[in-house]
Amino acid sequence: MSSNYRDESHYSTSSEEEETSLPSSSTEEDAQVTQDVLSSPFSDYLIQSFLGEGTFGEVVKCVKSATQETVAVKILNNNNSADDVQNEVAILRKLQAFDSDKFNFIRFIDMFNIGEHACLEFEMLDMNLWDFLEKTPSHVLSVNEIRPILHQMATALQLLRSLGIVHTDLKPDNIMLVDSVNKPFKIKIIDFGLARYVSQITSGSYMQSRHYRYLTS
Ligand code: PIT
Repeated sequence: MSSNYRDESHYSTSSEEEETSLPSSSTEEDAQVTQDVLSSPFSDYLIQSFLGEGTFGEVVKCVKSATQETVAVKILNNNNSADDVQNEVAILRKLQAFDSDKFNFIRFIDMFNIGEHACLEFEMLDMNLWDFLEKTPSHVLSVNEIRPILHQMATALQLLRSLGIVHTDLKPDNIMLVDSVNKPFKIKIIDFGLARYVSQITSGSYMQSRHYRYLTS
């Protein structure tokens, strides 16, 4: 997986630098075993696999050398304006003051920069609700499964409301199961990339992803 990730990536990681200096005959094979690393001033992050991508950039699963913890790192691409990154980080930092397990949102750990890419480090979660439904033979959830999910979402939204934050992009892809095997239907809300303070929202702002807007209008 990490070699796929490297093939498509435009980020300068340590192993990419090594690769360029390898003799060409052995480059292919060596590239398979060389591990990609994101280096922050405080730790190396050894990339294990690719988790997902969007217009924002991509998310990779890493082992953080400093703690041996497995974390998810969202690497933002250059399409994000500095304002958007600052806005997301400001909201994530605000949420850091609250218990993410109690209020059901992803735990933001830290941020660092790799060149011009902002990297946001989060706790590792299992899979999003969309992928979970795809994996479920019936492709549906029962009311007994939906109820605890909605209860947890209501708790998260109540906190966001009390802080004057609107997520604006709630959809099955942004609701993650924490551990589908050991903690069935324990969920957390992710992706505050489009979240806004109520005070930032002006009349006419788009408040929902286009896909869901067309479905419901
Ligand atoms: C994954 C797996 C995982 C975490 C994430 C994605 C996190 C995504 C995310 C993105 C954001 C944000 C918070 C969390 O504000 O363990 O596939 O923009």
